[in-house]
Amino acid sequence: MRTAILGVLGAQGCGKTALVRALTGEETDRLPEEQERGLSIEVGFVVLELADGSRVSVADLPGHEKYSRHLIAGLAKATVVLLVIAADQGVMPQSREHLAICRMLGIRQGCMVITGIDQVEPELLAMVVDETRDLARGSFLQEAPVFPLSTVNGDGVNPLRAWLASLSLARAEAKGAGSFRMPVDRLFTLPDGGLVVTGAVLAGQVRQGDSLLLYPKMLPARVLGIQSHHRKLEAAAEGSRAAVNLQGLDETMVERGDVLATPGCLAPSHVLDVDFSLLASHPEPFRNRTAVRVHLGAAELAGHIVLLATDELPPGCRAAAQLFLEEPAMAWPGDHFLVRSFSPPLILGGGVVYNGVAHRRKRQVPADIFIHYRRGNAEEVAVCHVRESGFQGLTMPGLAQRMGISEKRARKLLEASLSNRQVFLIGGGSQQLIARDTVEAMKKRCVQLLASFHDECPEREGLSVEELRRRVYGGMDPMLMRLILDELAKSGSTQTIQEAISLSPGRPLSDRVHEWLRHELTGFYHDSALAPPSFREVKIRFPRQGPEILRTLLDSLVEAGVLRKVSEELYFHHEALDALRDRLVQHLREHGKIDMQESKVLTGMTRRLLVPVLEYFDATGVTERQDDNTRKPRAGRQSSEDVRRAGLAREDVINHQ
Ligand SMILES: Nc1nc2c(ncn2[C@@H]2O[C@H](COP(=O)(O)OP(=O)(O)OP(=O)(O)O)[C@@H](O)[C@H]2O)c(=O)[nH]1
Ligand SMILES: [Mg+2]
Repeated sequence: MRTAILGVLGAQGCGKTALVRALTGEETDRLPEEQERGLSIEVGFVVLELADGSRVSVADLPGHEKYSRHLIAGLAKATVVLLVIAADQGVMPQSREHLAICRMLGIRQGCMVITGIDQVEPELLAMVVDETRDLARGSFLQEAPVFPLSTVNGDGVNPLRAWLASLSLARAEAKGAGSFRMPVDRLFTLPDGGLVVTGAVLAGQVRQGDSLLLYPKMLPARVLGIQSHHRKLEAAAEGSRAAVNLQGLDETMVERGDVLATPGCLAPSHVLDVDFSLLASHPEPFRNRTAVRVHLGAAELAGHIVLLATDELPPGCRAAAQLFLEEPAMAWPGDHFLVRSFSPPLILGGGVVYNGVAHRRKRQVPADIFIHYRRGNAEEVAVCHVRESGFQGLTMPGLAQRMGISEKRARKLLEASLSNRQVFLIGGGSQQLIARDTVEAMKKRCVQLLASFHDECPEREGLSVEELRRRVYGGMDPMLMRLILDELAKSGSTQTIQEAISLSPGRPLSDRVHEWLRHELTGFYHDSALAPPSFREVKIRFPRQGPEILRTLLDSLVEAGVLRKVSEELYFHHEALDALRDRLVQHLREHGKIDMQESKVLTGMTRRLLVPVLEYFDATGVTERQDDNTRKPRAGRQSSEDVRRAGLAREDVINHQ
């Protein structure tokens, strides 16, 4: 059975404790100091049994502003409130502040109670009732009833009781699914030495025997027993108050504000993404980076608020912001927080946590995720979280933590994005979620890295997968690198040659690589003299450059007179070919002609090379082929200068074909 929490709040001394006593018969001011001073210090929790048989946890909240921390902690998970106003005081500034606190904490149901009607004349009471209705105008209490009553003679108490019973507050079965979270608002040691912590169950449920973790101290504890208002329970679920008897901890290890939770569901963080609202009643705008006290769960933390898109927030307005806290907080999306100034300790505003594990954001840059946070678009928020995790990626449990949901739900939210490849789930054991945008950025980085690598080390074919992975991002999962390389290869950006990754041919060469390649080709042809490589072999020797670039370069070397082009497949270094030509010319001078066999002996070349070389000499005017396949010198074209020119002329023809 779910036990709803009912908060009773109002200005100091307005009669809250007396009202709770009248409703429940229980005394909540139990501390000697409270009884001595006649005011409440701690939150008094008692149970109210209603006519329908349901049990409601009543939180009698202290009115003194010095104890507003207790008031805020006591309102955690309250679903309904009684706003109490004393008939002889009327509406007080604190009444307004308390109403604003309820609004900030997301409370949506309640009524107003006017106490002490036995003390005032009917005319005054009528005025206070009007004043009370005015106060409620525009708030969640606008349509709520007002119950004038006396706790002294009991007049008017029953209608309030009947109204509470009509709300069926505790009827709904608790969901209790998902991780358990309970901020500790009180702790004590039992006579037998056992530790008991109490609080409102914010989410999930706690069962006897559960293994839990105390955050942020990360201390493990086991649940020995659970009680709610002196009743022993098997389990306590979201929305109820629980007293949990723990094994493994003692009073010195726990503080108010710590959170008892399912291991792994929280990640303490100093930075939170939030939606922050400034009270409309605040006299001046809220300035960026103002130091504040933040009430979150049962904790009160010092910190400051960074307004992300503005320098000042006018009263009554809300803004995307980040909370920077001096101590780590343990918050989930949807948790409400309140903000107080340091001195005077006034409530400034509050809001809702969007992400309890945020990273520092740049100001003035509108982050997409805030738009989706505000719209409550969980799928988009999930994708944004993955996107924001960048190269590092996010695990499914990490995403679940950020969103305050189960891993199963996180997986479901990403289903569509995973199937249309906007998000990838990579790796073996601890799988990482990586966004498409990140993969694209990594691909771009790979291309840039390869381009500069080729530039720096033109003699190397490329980088190994491992070298490239480390250069892009050392922590990158090798399987992500695989995916990136597959995509790059598919789009034709890169190629793999003998396990070296390089950029695909066809990109314009940088001056440096161009120079290097010219030098390499020249040396290659020079060294191979009369046994030059075929163009096919050159392509194999320089596989990264691609045929077009190699052809252009070879032809430019021909143009410069460094190489001679004998055929499409054959180029020679000019020194080797010119020397050969001179020897041939000499032979022809001496013998008048030369046949194939003699050419072979003279040149030492194979027939495969010799035939195109002789044809080249025919075409460049050195020789003339006879019908019997012998060659004679070509008349009048025998000076080496002439031949060179003729050679060039023929090469021009070839080049321009
Ligand atoms: N005559 C009369 N006195 C009342 C009534 N309700 C409360 N009182 C008196 O008002 C005084 C304050 O009452 P409390 O119940 O302690 O007030 P409180 O709101 O709990 O005070 P804090 O917890 O300190 O904020 C007490 O002396 C009560 O007896 C009422 O209906 N009639
Ligand atoms: Mg009181």
